[in-house]
Amino acid sequence: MAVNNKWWKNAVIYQIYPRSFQDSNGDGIGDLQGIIQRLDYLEKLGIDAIWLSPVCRSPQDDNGYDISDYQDIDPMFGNLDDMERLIAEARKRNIRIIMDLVLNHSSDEHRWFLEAKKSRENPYHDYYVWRDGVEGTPPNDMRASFGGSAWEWVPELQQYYFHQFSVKQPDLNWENPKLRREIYDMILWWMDKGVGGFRLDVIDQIAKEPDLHITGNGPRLHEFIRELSKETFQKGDLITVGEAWGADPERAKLYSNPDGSEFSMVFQFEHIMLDQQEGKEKWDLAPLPFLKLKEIFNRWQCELYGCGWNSLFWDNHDLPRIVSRWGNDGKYRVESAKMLAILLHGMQGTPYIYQGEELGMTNVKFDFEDYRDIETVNMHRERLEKGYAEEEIMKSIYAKSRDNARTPMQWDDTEHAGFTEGTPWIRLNPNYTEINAASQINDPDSIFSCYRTLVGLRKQYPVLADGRFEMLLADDEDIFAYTREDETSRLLVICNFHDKEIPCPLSREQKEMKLLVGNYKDQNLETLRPYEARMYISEK
Ligand code: TEU
Ligand code: CA
Repeated sequence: MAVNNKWWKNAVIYQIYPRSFQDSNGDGIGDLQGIIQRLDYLEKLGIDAIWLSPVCRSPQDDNGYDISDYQDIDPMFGNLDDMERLIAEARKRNIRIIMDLVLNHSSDEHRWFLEAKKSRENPYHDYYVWRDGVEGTPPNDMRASFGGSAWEWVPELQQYYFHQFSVKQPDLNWENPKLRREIYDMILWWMDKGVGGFRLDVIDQIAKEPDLHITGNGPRLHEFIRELSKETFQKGDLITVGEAWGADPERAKLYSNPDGSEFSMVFQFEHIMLDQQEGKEKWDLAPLPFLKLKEIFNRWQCELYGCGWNSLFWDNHDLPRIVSRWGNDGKYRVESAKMLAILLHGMQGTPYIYQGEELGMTNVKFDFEDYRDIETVNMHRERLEKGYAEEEIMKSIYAKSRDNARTPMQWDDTEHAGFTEGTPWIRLNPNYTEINAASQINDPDSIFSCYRTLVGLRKQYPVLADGRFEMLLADDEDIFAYTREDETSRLLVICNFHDKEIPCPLSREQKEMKLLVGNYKDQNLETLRPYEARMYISEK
């Protein structure tokens, strides 16, 4: 079955967290002009589109995920002209720009919310989620993601408003058709500017029902999404990806239905939530279960085949660095970073590379004062109040803080890694003197070159887009291996997930397939060395 009818089925997307990518004016914060300066680097990597984390006007309570004007650029990042220039400069290099739409909530400084707070009769009041009440007695005990109650008291109105994230991120009321229409018009306006697609922040939470304690997967969710898609995305040739922490394969088939009624695909997080204790928070650490990881990928690859589409990712701006998580960020950093890349980029779906992943950037261990993320800072305070030991809290922060992903991009080994000439808004990872782009772009054995090869292979071999997935050695405790097969070719990926040498279980026939990419220079057919990975192909 040919699934190549949509451009994004052969695409690789690169995520940029603008404040940490490249500063162009010395204020220590990355910006749009900085991204323009680095487009040649991205062209060299070969990616097809950039997903930009939010750059709209925002008080930056949650680094831009709190938008106060959806139709303007935050002065910290530049202005609308810069954005148009970025879209045009990227287009020259065949790179599309994907914007981040934060539609579950706005900033409390958005004009709509400022109006909404004025009176219960104000036309914008119903754009948000309000409940009458008595001060000190919130409607229920729901908690916000970044700590505290999900309800905030507004004395002038004698009402509470609902916020799933910080108090400065009031939830929008999707039940209101006028609000929905305003959102669609805003999206059409961006489409008109030549945007190539959208990533939809926590989209599975828009249909909340706070009276029923429902946050994700509310009853009207897919109805809202279909209307949104019909009124906007379906009028263009866009890539759309919804962020859906609550998605299972059944729901993902709705979200990514090939009929185009919802999105192109969703980000699901089953493979990401493995190192936390069941039913607890992400900070409550648990060992990584390898067999479970295999089972999850297998299920998603098989269940969506032919009736949905996967997104493939290890990292984003909310997650720790993958090489520090499933890989080895010490002795085998290079081998394990490439192994994780080869494993993921052989699967069916659209791969996403998060800035610095292609260099093997690692987690950090800062003193607490050097963390900037609202989620990390609030959790630290809450857990201290609850009596947790400082040492235990810091252990969770080292493993899971979102700031692991947010340290500045490591361009070279000069001061501040070439990210800024000023004082960076957040500390750099001190390992930039060793791990940086300058030392990797021209080295054929670098992690960067491995990613570049993988991006190229996806363009060259249709089996990567359309081949059927089959897991091999499902119960093996060290090896992750699978095949992909279409009418003309067969692809084989085999990875040693651990730091010890093991016998290579491939048959003679399998070893005679053509090696497309590996992470050791020479081939040793009898063993798999620490973190060794190989991708083979044969024609039928
Ligand atoms: O993240 C969704 C979300 O649920 C996060 O709070 C997630 O649980 C957490 O980051 C894991 O550590 C999206 C954005 O990606 C995130 O950056 C925003 O802070 C959040 O929505 C609110 O807009
Ligand atoms: Ca700047």
